[in-house]
Amino acid sequence: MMGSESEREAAYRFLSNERVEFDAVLQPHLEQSAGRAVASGRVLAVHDTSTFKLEGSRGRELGFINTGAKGFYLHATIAVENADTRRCLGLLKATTIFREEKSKKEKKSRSGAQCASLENRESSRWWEHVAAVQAQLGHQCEVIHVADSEADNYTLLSNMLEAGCRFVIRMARDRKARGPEEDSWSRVSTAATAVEHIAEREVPLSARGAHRPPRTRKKFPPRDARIAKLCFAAMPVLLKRPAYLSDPFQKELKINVVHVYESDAPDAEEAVEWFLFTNEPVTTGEEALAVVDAYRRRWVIEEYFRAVKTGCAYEERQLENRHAWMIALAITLPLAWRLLNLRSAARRSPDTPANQTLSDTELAVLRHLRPGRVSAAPTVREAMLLVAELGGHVKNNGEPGWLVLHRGLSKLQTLAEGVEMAQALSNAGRKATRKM
Ligand SMILES: [Mn+2]
Repeated sequence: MMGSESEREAAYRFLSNERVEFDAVLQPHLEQSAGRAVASGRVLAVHDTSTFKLEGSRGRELGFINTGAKGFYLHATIAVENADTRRCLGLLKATTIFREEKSKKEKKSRSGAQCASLENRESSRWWEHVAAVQAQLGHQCEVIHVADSEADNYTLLSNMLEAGCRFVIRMARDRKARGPEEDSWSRVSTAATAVEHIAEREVPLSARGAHRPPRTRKKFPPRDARIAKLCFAAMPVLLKRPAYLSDPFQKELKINVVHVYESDAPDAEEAVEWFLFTNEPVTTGEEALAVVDAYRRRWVIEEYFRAVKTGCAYEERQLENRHAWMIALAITLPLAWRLLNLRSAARRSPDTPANQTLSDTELAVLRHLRPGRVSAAPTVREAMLLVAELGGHVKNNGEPGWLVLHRGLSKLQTLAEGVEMAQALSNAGRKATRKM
């Protein structure tokens, strides 16, 4: 990528320089993301953890992921516009987690205390991110925290309710619960199925292939594409405190549940069913659908991780020590955000002006490189296709993939930096001449 041997050497030196810090490299992007969130006014703080497998690395001190391979975990929070645009506004917080030991086989039976400490440890990263984002943005814009079932954790739910954080989180396992009018405990699913649905919607489901790792396949079995008729029911429930937790955690949490289910799934297919925990109001069909929409927009973080891994090929790097991997990550994360935006804006809202995604200099460079091909007010789709072309995309090969976009955007960015540098140099030169 670096073009010459000396530049490559300089890049490695930069990545290994102990005086360069992960947080310091990332900070400007985090600040700008927060600024964009405030300007947008209504955002989702989407939290998730992703695994980075670093097979190419000979380095030590990297930690292990659950398969025993070398790697680490990234817990990330991004801001996503809470609207149909689903625009990703950037990264708000990133924490890397290194497991120093290969995980031993999980014991099937844990004592209550072990469960509690495990629950605490696993939940702390979620809560740290929620609390930090809430403190930073909570007073300046509307924030709803969104996470998948990994975050279904009594401690976290309890903390968020107490702190008044708004949230939508998918239920992991059917928790002990009861309706507010009932005396005896049953399960969330039992309480939920007793309620009539208040909204319906037809939703296209995409096909899912069988080529997935066994664990994922068990959770998400392969399916054909179909139009699913989904029903939405909602109700308040009381969640029972798990046996392994004690005071100061409340004995029960009052929380709203939105139950999404497919009313007439084909026999051969597994019916769609979700339970979402939220403290958003859910008395009307519209409110229940708003909660579901917030959850569906969570998908943007999966696309973001894909931009880091497939788009920027982060895992393919050949780095030796943990520090270098971290600095490379701090550089990659903002780049991945730009890549994701270019790609998804071009797909979702192709007619938005290109200058929302590319800088004026970058557009000027494109204009120079492709004379007559850039219109007076280029759309993001137009610009994306030209960037892909710079990356070597062949028109007849369908929609550009991550790789050509990454190549094109890197090239464009470097050229634009060169133009800006040349301008700065010629300005400085002119000043110097005047002095003489
Ligand atoms: Mn997840």
